[in-house]
Amino acid sequence: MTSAVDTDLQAGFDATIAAGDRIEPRDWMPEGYRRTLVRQIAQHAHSEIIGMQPEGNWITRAPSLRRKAILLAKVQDEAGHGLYLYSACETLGVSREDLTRQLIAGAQKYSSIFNYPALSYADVGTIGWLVDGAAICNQVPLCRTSYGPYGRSMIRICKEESFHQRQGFELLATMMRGTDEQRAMVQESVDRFWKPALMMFGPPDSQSSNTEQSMAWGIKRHTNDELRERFIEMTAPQAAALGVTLPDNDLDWDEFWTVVKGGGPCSAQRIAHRKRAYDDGAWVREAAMAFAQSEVDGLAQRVSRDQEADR
Ligand code: BYC
Repeated sequence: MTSAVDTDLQAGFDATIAAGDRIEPRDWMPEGYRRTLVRQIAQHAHSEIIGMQPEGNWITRAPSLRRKAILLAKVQDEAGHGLYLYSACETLGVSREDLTRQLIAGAQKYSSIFNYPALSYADVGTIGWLVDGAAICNQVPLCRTSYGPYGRSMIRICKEESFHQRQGFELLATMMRGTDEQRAMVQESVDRFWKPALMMFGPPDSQSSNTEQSMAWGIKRHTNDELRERFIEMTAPQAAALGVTLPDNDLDWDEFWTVVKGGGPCSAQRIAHRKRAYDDGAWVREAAMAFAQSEVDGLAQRVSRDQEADR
């Protein structure tokens, strides 16, 4: 039975959403709203962290010191984005440790795009241009999402993503001014990444189980198909400026669902790598905890000494 207090809380929540205001961590929220946010923010955080792998793979083989410095900074930024998002998720009562364990166990998802390999240095440019480009298109409206900590983390992330997109475009533009072989590398890379990038926006609206409720709660501001269309329109003139041809937009949704369910070309490798990094980092977490505990113990001793002295 719903009590009068529950009804008041629900009415307060509904009024905040209807007014376009933010819900903050200490506000009451329906359990479904909290669960949906944890699901989406955790997936987003995991995507940033797993997304370090395809590009990180090229750091040791960057063609120049300048390109290496740019790539290192970008991959490091993605780690930072993951951490902002895990922190946003922690305000909903789930720890980063718990979320990481769920990712490794296959109980939570990450973006389908990172299950595809980066096969050439042109892919570093294409990922910046198309993958970060799609991410920006999806994430700019999320700056106005109804949950405060998520929206605020998105503002900072979007600023950095637009920098990433421009570096990808600049890399590809440089290659397009190079040799025929370099131009062919760019086109081949765009041919491989175009459809997976369009799939980042999620399934077509007719197959999207969460969109309607997420839009009613102000978590999502547009449907998957609306954002996908916006991205295609935004990218077409950029492709013309670069001198590359975009493939057609016929997407194979069976392939999408296979990838989402863990059957992508690099799915097993990505999770195995993340698990290895997590296991290898155990000693760092233990050392940090031991240090934090010794600080707390030291503080407690000082407080009790001061209290003794005051007596
Ligand atoms: N990949 O009802 P739907 C980055 C799942 S990283 C995998 O439409 P929703 C970057 C979906 O979770 C970019 N799974 O879902 C990093 C749901 O399954 P569950 C990451 C997908 O949540 C490094 C089911 O399919 N960005 O920027 O309403 C280098 C039905 O879908 C995908 C974000 O995460 C997918 N593509 O809408 C470079 C943005 N699509 O959970 C760049 C935040 C759908 O019910 N997330 N699924 O079992 C969102 O905006 C939304 O979650 C989505 C999906 C639009 C992705």
